[in-house]
Amino acid sequence: MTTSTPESRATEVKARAAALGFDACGIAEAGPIDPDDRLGQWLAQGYHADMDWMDATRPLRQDIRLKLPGACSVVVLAANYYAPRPECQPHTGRVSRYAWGRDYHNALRKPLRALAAYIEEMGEAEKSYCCIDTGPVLERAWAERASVGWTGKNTMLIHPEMGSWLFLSVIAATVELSPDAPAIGRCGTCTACMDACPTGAIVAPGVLDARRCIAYHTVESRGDVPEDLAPAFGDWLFGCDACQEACPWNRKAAETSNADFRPRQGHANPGLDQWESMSEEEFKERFAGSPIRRARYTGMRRNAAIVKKNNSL
Ligand code: B12
Ligand code: SF4
Ligand code: SF4
Repeated sequence: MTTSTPESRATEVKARAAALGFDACGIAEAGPIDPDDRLGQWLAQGYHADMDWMDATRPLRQDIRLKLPGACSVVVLAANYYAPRPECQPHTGRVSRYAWGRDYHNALRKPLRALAAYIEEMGEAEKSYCCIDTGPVLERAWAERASVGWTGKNTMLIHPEMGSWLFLSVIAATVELSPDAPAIGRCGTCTACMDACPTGAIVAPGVLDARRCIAYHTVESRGDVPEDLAPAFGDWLFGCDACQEACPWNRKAAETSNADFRPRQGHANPGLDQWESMSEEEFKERFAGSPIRRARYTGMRRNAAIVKKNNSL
């Protein structure tokens, strides 16, 4: 006869998550995650730009039980990727910190699956569903409900000790686990992130208009950058961290213990002069296994041309 309880299982899951290298783990009860339809309001305003997949998967994003029927628990994991920026050389652009090392989807897949298997083994015929970024799951909303941290005015999930330099991942499971209490917002009267955003993309506290966001234009978008926005990109070559660098909760961020997330040579501040002569094959080789591949060859050449113009090079 098993003596395990939802409380004891939750404790065991958290211990295993730590042993697998995750820096934080929280648990929530599965169910509708967006009762006020914030995602619907965001989509209705067109803030998702051309990321139509956000709209197409809306019902799934708002209720994870549609993805895993019978799910009763949602385990949220956070992995710290903070590393100090290597010294900048002249004629370089800046890459967002999350993309300096190995692609996090690949780096976290194995430990996430191992934790899911561990959870499934807690009962008979138990099932789970894992997601890192690409699944139809509102990861930050789950992280807030599972007490991993709160969603700041910059929309980032902020952990009270680690700050917001975190990758999130989620496991939904049919196993009953004792939930944590939802986190409480701690931004107070601060507006540093909104003031620091170079393009005014944070249109209200907790509301980001991707059509104005440098991260969207330099990573996700395949189109041209609107002429009125490009000068505000400054030297951001891939992604943007301005709204996180401004956040006081990131001042004491500790360095990641995961070697996968340390900066690869030349990936934090790539030179600007190399892009015109670089072939597509060279690009694929140099950035193999890096999140930078997401922007594709043509996207990086587009971004480099903007940064060069901004620096009058
Ligand atoms: C689409 C997307 C983007 C888009 C849109 C960003 C956005 N704010 O929505 C773009 C391309 C711009 C983007 C950029 C970045 N992203 Co992104 N992105 C996503 C993705 C795939 C979906 C996010 C989503 O659902 N957006 C829709 C809105 C409605 O959701 P939300 O902002 O999360 O809103 C919730 C909370 O803010 C909260 N909330 C509280 N108050 C309010 C008020 C209102 C009115 C609303 C609408 C919401 C709200 O409730 C909302 C949901 O219920 C997630 C992965 C995932 N599956 O969740 C990663 C994710 C959010 N991204 C991530 C990262 C790292 C980034 C970048 C830092 C990368 C970079 N530097 O270039 C930037 C940061 C920009 C920023 N300030 O958010 C991480 C964030 C980790 C963290 N600590 O929060 C995630 C979780 C990926 C991961 N698995 O780690 N991203
Ligand atoms: S990532 Fe950059 S452009 Fe996007 S909201 Fe943050 S500061 Fe603004
Ligand atoms: S900068 Fe200030 S308002 Fe913005 S997320 Fe951080 S604490 Fe919140």
